[in-house]
Amino acid sequence: MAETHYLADWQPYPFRITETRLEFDLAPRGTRVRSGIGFHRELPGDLVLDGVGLNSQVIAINGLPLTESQFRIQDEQLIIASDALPGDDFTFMAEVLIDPETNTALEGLYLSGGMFCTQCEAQGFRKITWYPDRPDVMAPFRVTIRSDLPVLLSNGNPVSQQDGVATWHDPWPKPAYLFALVAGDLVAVSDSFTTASGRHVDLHVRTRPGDQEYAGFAMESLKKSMKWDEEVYGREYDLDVFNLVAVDDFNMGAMENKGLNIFNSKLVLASAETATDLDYERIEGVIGHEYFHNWTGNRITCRDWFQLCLKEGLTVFRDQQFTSDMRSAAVKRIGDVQLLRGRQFREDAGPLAHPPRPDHYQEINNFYTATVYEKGAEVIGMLKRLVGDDGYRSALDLYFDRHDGQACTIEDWLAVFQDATGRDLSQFKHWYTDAGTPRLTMVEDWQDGRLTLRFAQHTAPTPGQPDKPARVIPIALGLIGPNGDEVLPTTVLEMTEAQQEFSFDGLGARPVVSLLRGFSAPVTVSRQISADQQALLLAHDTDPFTRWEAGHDLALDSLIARISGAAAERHIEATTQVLADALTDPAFAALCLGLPGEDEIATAIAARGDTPDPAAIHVARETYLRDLASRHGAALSALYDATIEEEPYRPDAAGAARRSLRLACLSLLSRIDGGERAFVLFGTASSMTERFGALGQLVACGNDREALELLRHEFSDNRLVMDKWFMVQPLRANPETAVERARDLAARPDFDWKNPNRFRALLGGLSANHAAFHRADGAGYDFYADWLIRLDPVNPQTAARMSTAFETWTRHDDNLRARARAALQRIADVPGLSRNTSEMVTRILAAGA
Ligand code: B3K
Ligand code: ZN
Repeated sequence: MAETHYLADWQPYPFRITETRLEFDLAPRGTRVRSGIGFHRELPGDLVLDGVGLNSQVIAINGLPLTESQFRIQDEQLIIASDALPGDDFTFMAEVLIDPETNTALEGLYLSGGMFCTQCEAQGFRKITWYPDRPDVMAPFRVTIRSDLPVLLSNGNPVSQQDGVATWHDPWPKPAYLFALVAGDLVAVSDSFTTASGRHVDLHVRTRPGDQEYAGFAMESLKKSMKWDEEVYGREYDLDVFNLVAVDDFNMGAMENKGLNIFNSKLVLASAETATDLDYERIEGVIGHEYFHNWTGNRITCRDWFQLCLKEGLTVFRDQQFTSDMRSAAVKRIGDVQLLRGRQFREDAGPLAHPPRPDHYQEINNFYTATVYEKGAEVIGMLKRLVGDDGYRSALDLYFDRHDGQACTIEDWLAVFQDATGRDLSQFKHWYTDAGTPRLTMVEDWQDGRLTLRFAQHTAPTPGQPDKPARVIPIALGLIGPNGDEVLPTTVLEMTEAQQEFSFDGLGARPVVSLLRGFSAPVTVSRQISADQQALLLAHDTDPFTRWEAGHDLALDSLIARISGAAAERHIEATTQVLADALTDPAFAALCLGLPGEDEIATAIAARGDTPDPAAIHVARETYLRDLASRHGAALSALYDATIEEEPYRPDAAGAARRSLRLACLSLLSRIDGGERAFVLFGTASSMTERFGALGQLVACGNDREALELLRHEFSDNRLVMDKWFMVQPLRANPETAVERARDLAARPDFDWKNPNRFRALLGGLSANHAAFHRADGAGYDFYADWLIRLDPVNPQTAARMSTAFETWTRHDDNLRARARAALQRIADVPGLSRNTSEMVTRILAAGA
């Protein structure tokens, strides 16, 4: 059983590091790492350093090698007793050999397509050399790299580079998790940026030769991010150079290493022919995210890994603001809420529920979750709403001022808001420490022009947290009169009690409550609302989120009614108006036409206390889509024709909005035209957005052979397009054949399963095909489990993350539960299963105990 780490056990490190010097002699099978770390004692204690899988050649203090009796190595730590140290100031030195070529876990120093690169967050640095690998130990770094590869990079500013030796110096003290090294045969797109205070910064987006033609958009995104952070947060860049490198083998999206961001190539490389609008938007957003970490994460970092949401929640919040400013704020908000509900609410409702700031973990890499990231961002959105825009800005100014150069906690963060605004946040803190999604119930009472709203909040128990005190819930609402006029503009109610009521007087006629405008709190809502009232909000609400939500709920209710055999036509009717107005706001209309997905329907059914049947949900949803399409065929067809691309592709918001509407129409039309339009579009479209949209429909119609063959022929050497090719088939195929299809794909020689993008494409595509993954004969579970078992010894981080596909297993019927349990148990029983996967599978299985 792996060790559990507790927040309550945190102790300060007894030493400060004055400087970290590293020298690398790069070689695929034997890279030599020499380190010299200057320590200064601040508290009593032994010297404890972390190290994993290191072949130690020399361990020395002040140049004198230590004998075996002067140190001990236990549990992946090197310990030198206090009395064996020569005083309060000394230099620890080590020489170790490491093996990048066999490092398939992609943590520490590894090789990707002949390029050396690193990933150190959270605890990868200990696979490079002995070090206090914890975020509260910060130091300036000086790094020398020897290699005959042409480009040798590390953090900070370049000091020298000649004859295969490069030296870098990073003056900003940083924890080891922000260390990075890249060496390879790289080319660059280069530009520069001058900061508000006049610093000239050289910018380079570096790729493998041949890929540079896809890197221009990334460079533009970087410059926009730099400017935006100056304008909105007053934060400037602080080095002479900024390098961003694209690598093909990467466990996550990207990494904010100081001055040397490393990216999964799918979040850098884009062209009209190879990337979709969504890819472009994600590239811009993630480049912003990593860049914004320079202040929220790097200059101010986390004291320990329990505080991860201090940097991640805040940086997600900042990247959301950035995207809202660059594109449509309404569309961004709706998309973020969909993501939050689809991933975070699901997490909060299941066995993996944890607070944004967890208080224990076995493997920290398992906590890079939707709760830490997305809910962490929602919590900041609520804070901002409660203290107002000016309060938020002064709190952030104080945060940067007070904590620059420090490793901080959630307590430090809340103290800044309390000090800047005078607001007591002790109750608010529950949002950070308590898991679970509160359920907000609203009951209305209408009498003589007075509307009384009675709210109650309840949060169900989550693992380890049976009792949940009431939280502060900012409830933004407005009132819409029966004729569609807004009779009360957005007002924020602050709910602090378990039950609380609010009244509105002097109303002429009974209005409809537009509740939780802008999704002002991450809660689920329970209220009585009629289909007519939902339709009124869909037609007239002034808040785009609640307007979309009204249509969405109407659709969800109709779909669920259909599953239980009832007729529900109100949503189909209400769609008439959506289609009539579609061209005035195409992105909004596209969102309204995209019905709730099968997983969301299943979640809603489970939340109502029933047992979802994945196969029945699939059939009911498909039938509903067909009915919707038949009823509106003419209008859909007219819109589809009206949104034809007339100009060359540009990845801007307006074009993306138009294309999203066109593809939403196509998705419905394909249900009734047998894929005819999709077939034509696939053959004629000039952008990947349209081609890929068409391809998805062709796969769903079972008319995909030719298109898939064409695409493969054209792009067999483009990894990113081939990932899409691998993903779309298991994702969109008929649930009855999707598992077999995934099996055939997995047998192909180009299923390079050790590459995380390729693995995620195929297996993630299958698990997102809800009815296929949860197939009654268990074939989906078995296939998926087989592959997790195969991946685990090679790449435990990715295997563990992907085990979350099983997190909803207990909500199904006995048959599916038994099959899921058997698959999970089979994984759990693998001898030598990684700590990562073992922790996840144990937690998931515990739900069924
Ligand atoms: N901070 C990194 C994530 C590191 C993941 C380690 N397992 C990317 C980001 O959130 O910006
Ligand atoms: Zn981040």
